[in-house]
Amino acid sequence: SFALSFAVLSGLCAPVATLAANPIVTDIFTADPTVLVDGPRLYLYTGRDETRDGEQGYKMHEWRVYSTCDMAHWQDHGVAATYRVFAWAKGDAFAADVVKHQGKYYLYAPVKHAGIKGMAIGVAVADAPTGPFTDARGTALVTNDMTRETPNDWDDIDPAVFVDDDGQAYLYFGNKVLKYAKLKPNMIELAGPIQTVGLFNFEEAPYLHKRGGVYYLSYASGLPEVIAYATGPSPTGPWTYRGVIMDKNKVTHTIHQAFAHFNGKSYLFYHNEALSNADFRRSVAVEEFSYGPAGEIPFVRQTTA
Ligand code: FUB
Repeated sequence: SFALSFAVLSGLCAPVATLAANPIVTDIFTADPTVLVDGPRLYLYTGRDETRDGEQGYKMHEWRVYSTCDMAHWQDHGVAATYRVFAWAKGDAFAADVVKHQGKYYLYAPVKHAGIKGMAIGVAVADAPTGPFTDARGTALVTNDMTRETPNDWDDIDPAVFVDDDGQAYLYFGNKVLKYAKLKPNMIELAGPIQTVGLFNFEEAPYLHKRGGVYYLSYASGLPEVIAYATGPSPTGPWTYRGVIMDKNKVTHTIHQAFAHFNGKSYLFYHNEALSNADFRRSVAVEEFSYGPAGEIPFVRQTTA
């Protein structure tokens, strides 16, 4: 029947009214969500916290990938990539971003560089959203010695890539200082100099999305971190600060957001300590929200069910 073939073609996915319970993943600890809507499915990429109970500091080696067609049932696709994809890296699979461009999937990821002091940003490419991802350059895209304004080992983390409607891609990243650069059409080379942006109380985790001609730049602000955002008329600003949209976590000092519009609804992904009550054992969660009449993002409360 038509209904059955439609159901088969759409992966037997009827939109449901309720979200799955938070946190989304309960068998491992996940952090630093980023999302990609690709056809009928939403792909969620996360880091993985492997710090043991009672230990301090990050132990992160890989990025995981999950997908859904209804925001209620999630499929676990396993490991999208590990830091070992980058032969020049020696660890620390921090917060990554994945974008689709001209049929290919690009994973931008901060990792500890084996030969240059500090964190660096690599880019890996795949033919499918679930990978396998392979190093697209063989070298880092951004390293500490290209960007150092402070003697900070982790000022080149948290890449976020935004491709505008005209096809121009922008890479945002940074800790304490937000930086950005244009990318070449090949997505794996910088197209110009690295610029810095003055942004109120910027800590890390920049994320760019566009809605109705407005550019939204959200980020982790302060420490412990809250989620704040600014808006602008272009991917490079000028940025107007719009306030805090999610409160700090109870235990973990980080929070890390991603936005999606999927099946007609708006979602904010983030992480907290709901499964562990520990700083470095985080879990990714999601909330549905509605934009205000002037396009503003409301304050969003975390839920556990
Ligand atoms: O997960 C490691 C780091 O902590 C990320 O890169 C930051 O955004 C913060 O979540």
